[in-house]
Amino acid sequence: MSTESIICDRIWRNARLATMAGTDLGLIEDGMVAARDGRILYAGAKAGAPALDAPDIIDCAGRWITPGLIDCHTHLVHAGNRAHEFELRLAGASYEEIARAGGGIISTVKATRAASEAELTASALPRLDALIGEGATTIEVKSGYGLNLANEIKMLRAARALERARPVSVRTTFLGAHALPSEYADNPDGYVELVCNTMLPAIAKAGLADAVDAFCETIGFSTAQVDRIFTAAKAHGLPVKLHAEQLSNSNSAALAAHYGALSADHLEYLDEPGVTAMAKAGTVAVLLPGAFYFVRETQLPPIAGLRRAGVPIAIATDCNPGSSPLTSLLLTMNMGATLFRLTVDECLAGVTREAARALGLLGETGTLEAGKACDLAIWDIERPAELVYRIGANPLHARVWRGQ
Ligand code: DI6
Ligand code: FE
Repeated sequence: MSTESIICDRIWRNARLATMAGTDLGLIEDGMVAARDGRILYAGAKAGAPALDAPDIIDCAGRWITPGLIDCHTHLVHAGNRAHEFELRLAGASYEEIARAGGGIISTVKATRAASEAELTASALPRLDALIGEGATTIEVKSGYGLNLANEIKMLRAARALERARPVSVRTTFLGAHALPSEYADNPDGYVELVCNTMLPAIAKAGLADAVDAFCETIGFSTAQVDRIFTAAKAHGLPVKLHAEQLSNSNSAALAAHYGALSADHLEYLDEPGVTAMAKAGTVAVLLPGAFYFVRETQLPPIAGLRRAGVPIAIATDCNPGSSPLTSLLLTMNMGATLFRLTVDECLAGVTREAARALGLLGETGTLEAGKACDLAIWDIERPAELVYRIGANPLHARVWRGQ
């Protein structure tokens, strides 16, 4: 080791980089990444690099390095599954018939309430491992199948435990207003009050949530109810995000933007004023092609309008047992391109830079830039488009989380 060199922990050399810094892929031929103390010390062209040395130098043999992938919208923690419901639907049963027969979201609530925290963590691990196996280094996990204080806390604690079980960053979101529990069937405002005045304060105090979300929909919660929840979230210093305009338009994306929401998600029925409001607020549009595919939706989100207005676009799995049993960000990218006609650049940015933005983590991860966490995915591919183009292939060569 030369004494003039900056000594770091590890160097990946002879790599091609898609740094995702700026507004495009940030392509660099003959690039290198250097890590020290889990952070990126240098990412860029070998030619422009300072003198660097490390006890561990890895030759990438021309492989591609991208930022570690980020899944910015999941319901990864839940008990049971709804495969039987899927069979019934294939046999012609309607959503209402299934719900009346005890199926639907409430069946997942029942199973989740019956499971212990350790069981919830254990059952989420195979789903987490599938995401990690494709290069994910940061994952958002929502509550929302507990629907009372003890069970929502149990879900959030199970989500936080995932971070201790695997080398991955987990962000938790309190989604108490996901569905109306049967105990409150006749008193929806009473449930919203419970969310605002009991659940949210306790969860904020325990430091169990990084953000607050709600399902704003005719079959979910009204904009007036979401307004109350967001006011409470802000009072506790928590950023908000929203399941908005998924099945109908209710001006809920504009409401989210009004609260400076990190993201508004789904957005199939988003209208032009909603797009404008999101653009002004810098709220990220999180599109969920897996849910669009699985429920066989035909209404496309207004991609052209989002692009024109300059709204940042992220994509995510929405991994959940009812509308998107999906645990692949590579397939999510393929669906984003095939179903929504997103470009390769948009798909890749959607699971890196823009997904980080949707979690309020852009200063920390999502691009290959000095100072950020050294979260990398190293791929056996010839060009970045291969990550979007293939269906069911996994060209991940190695994954690095916090420099390891
Ligand atoms: N929108 C969805 O698509 C899921 N939740 C939501 O707010 C459905 C969740 C489920 O059916 O279990
Ligand atoms: Fe969701």
